[in-house]
Amino acid sequence: MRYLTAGETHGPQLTAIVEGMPSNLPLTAEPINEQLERRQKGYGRGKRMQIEKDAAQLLGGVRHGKTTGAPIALVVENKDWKAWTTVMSIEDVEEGSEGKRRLNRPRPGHADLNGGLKYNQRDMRNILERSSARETTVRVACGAIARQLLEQFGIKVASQVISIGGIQVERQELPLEELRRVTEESPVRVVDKNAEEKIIAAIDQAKKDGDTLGGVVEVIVEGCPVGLGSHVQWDRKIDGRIAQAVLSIQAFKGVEFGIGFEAANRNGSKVHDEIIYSENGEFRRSTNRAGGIEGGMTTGMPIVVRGVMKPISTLYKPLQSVDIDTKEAFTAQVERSDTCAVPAAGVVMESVVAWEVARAFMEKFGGDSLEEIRANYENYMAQVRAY
Ligand code: EPS
Repeated sequence: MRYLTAGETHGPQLTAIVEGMPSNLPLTAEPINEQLERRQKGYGRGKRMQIEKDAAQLLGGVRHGKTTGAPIALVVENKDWKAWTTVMSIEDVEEGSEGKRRLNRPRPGHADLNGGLKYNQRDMRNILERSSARETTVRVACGAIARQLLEQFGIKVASQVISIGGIQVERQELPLEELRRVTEESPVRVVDKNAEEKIIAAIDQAKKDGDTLGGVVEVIVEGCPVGLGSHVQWDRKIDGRIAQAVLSIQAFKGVEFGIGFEAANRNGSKVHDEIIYSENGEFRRSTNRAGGIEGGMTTGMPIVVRGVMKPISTLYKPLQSVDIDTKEAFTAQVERSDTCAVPAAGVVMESVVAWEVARAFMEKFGGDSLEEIRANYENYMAQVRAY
């Protein structure tokens, strides 16, 4: 399974090709659009989200509501494109128009300067346009397809925001469905009303200050069978693969599983999860400090993974930068952006984690049709139960 995306934040559309989905998987635009709508929400977003109403169009690989096994093509239109037809024109433009909205004062923390130097672009808009987190729209769409596959096997994904701007959320042990319901009702996707209020106030303050806020998001995957991923080769370890996917999200800077970095401070006896044999004939762990992964393989316990998002680097009160034409000190360019996108990033992180779990699932159970995969899955589960 793999996917590629293309498209610019102010271009006509975002495009994705999804390869390796089995045939006979029920699929329409509806469950994809549900996820796209979730991604657009969240307190702290800027004006762009009022312009867009993201909706996926499926253009290949699906017929009569089911996948055919062919590559799936999908696009999401950028409604804002109408305001950018000259600046983002595919064809050459009239003389004098090519410098419109040129980016020549790179934003610290963004891809602007490195990309400009590397791709030899004197207009760093060519870097901004592609490095923008707008691209996460189609990644969420691809993740939504992966989720359809996982749901066929009872694997469910949810998330919650753990902190924003240093304000910690009080943890609650909620069943997955309850966690989904509560976080969906919160404008900052938290389970704690007290923290919610403080976070909203902090976002308002940051906005007033022309500043931005980052935070931590946790994703939980329930219902994974034991043995997704493998210990035998470095690039088959599922924690490594999930970590790469999480760090590939725009502005993500750190990742941890289970108790994560806290493991460095504890004795081994307080880190590892004891093994028990349950009454219903399953090997389980009495705790889940490992976050559902040992030896690069799923244990059958929920996968618990957290990602750190840095504050967005486009600042309305910009930091010091340099004008690439004059080489003189100048403040960085201001572009329309968000004060805080951590709640939306939770939906993005769910999507990329779902994709990696589905990819490992397909490697384990193979098959070109859903029926073939199900037979392989059931055969393996019988083997695990008889162990
Ligand atoms: C967007 C994410 C952010 C928004 C963007 C839409 O991307 P960036 O990484 O560039 O800050 O600011 O919208 C704009 C670029 C704009 O024109 O407002 C998203 O998640 O859709």
